[in-house]
Amino acid sequence: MRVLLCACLLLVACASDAEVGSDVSDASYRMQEQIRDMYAKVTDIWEEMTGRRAAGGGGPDATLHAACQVRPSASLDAAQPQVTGLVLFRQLAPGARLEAFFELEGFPAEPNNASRAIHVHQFGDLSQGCESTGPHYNPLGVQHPQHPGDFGNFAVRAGSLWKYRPGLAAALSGPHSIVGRAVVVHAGEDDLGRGGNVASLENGNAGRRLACCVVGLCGAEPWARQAQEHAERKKRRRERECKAA
Ligand SMILES: [Cu+2]
Ligand SMILES: [Zn+2]
Repeated sequence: MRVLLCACLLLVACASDAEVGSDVSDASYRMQEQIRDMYAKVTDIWEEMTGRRAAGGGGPDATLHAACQVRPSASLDAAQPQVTGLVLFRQLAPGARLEAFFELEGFPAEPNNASRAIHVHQFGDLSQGCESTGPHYNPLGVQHPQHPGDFGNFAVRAGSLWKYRPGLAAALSGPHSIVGRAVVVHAGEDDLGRGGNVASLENGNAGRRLACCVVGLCGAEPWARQAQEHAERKKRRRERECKAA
């Protein structure tokens, strides 16, 4: 594109030089008109390209954040665990892998370390509780657990779950963005497609939908707060381990 722009500028300059000291014929006048038109078109394209890049194509301001406030499914009866919490997402640039913080509580405090599945489901529709969020978000028509929002299993300790996960395949922008779709927390473990039945390749047989939320874009502050808390918790854990050793 730069080469084309330079070539046009050169042509305009040559045409202007040729004009000096001679009569301008109709033919050369038309040619100059065409060159001016071409120059204007190339400039428009160039400005559109550079403008689009400056508006969000990978610069330092391209980072996207999203938040999802998890609430118990409205279709659950009161006897079921009431899971609440927050899921935060960060994507440093379009096309980059997603990072997420998961902080949830309200699971039954089982003595053994249970695992719970978390996925992105197709619709951000909570009108019938988490049941109206549809199947797993599957823009490429592939099998579970290859869906972009198949976040896998999360260990629950003393009824709560707290985890940072990098390298996730989902996106906050582009044609396969998860913004406006739902994060669903399940009552069971994801069999990761190894269950040997049809449901396993659709949803991992992860069981009942306990809680869910709709992903929405947000500012950088919630992520910064969570990252700081994460660092402090890790430090406290290290100190506890050192004392115990
Ligand atoms: Cu699910
Ligand atoms: Zn899936």
